Amino acid sequence: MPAAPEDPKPGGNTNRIGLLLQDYKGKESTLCAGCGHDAITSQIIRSFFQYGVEPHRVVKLSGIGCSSKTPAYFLDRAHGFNAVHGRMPAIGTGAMLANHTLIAIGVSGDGDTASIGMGQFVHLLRRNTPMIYVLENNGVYGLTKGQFSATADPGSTLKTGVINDLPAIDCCALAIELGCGYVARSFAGDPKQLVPLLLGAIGHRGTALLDVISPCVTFNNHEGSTKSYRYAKETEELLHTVSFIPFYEPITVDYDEGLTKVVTLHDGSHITLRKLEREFDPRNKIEALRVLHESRHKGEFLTGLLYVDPEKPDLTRLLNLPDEPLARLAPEMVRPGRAALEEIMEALR
Ligand SMILES: Cc1ncc(C[n+]2csc(CCOP(=O)(O)OP(=O)(O)O)c2C)c(N)n1
Ligand code: SF4
Ligand SMILES: [Mg+2]
Repeated sequence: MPAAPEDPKPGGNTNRIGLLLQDYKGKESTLCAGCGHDAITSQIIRSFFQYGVEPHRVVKLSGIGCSSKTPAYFLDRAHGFNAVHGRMPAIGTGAMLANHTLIAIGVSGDGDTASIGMGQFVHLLRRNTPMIYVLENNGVYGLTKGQFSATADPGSTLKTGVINDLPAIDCCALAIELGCGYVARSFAGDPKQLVPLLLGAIGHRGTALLDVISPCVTFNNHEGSTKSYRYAKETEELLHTVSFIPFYEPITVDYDEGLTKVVTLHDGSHITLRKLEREFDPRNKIEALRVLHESRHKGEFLTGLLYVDPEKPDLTRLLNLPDEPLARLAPEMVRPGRAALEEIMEALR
């Protein structure tokens, strides 16, 4: 089985474009010690390093929340925009329409995404806007002191003993239903799985949703929470083991077709999924929705690549944008003069 690209050895190895791991870092985190969001930040840094992305080709986006603070903690040399609460998708869509050669990574929370930002989130998904969307899901509004969010499971309790009696919104099921072409669920405490899923998201063209359970150690890590480290560790069920082979490395190993599924991504990279307990094909939408429903009823925390469709055209292709990004076109090409406008008006008469 081929492994994901390697981390640097002690002493500081460079990646394929000659950068060190530290070139992908950001500012010092100000989050609580042990917060799941910091663990995700480390894996984002590692993934962009391993893939060999040029930091200046990345745009980092977020809304409001502890999770939305994290783009400050990775890729210091990338572009960045911290939007208002729940409005990151609109900003990301605008950035990608202006320059579709960038790689967009948006980080949001379950509050930012599944409540105030829900309207924006669903339209991002149905448009298939090219963006890696990392949903740091802790079941609470961490920044405003731990109220239940819309992804909290019914029956789970707050530290105060308050019981959640509302149903949870499953953002992965929603994304699959709305046609998102890369949908994965993972855990902040499982870097072995999270890194190849992030690498695959970098190689995908379209919206890539990663719903990552990310425990809030201050407000939602107690007995009775279904988003705690302990609960996630005890109930995690892996759909498969995930490996990533970047486009610049050939697949040299023979696969046993019965055991391993290989998915070719937009950029020529491959994701390999090695079967564990159950038969599962992530290219089958109905099957993906079925396993999600089933696992919810069983109280399992199902992780892995739930659904993938690398062929689905993204928003910039649907809009038939020119190869040259709009942001770089000469003003006379993007701002038609009075004569051109008059000609259009005449045609409409
Ligand atoms: C318009 C608006 N409404 C409410 C708030 C208050 N507020 C700030 S962050 C937040 C929720 C954050 O929760 P989540 O997105 O889950 O992030 P976490 O802190 O848990 O990572 C809320 C309600 C705000 N900043 N702006
Ligand atoms: S309050 Fe919770 S989500 Fe926010 S930084 Fe602390 S542990 Fe993380
Ligand atoms: Mg939250």
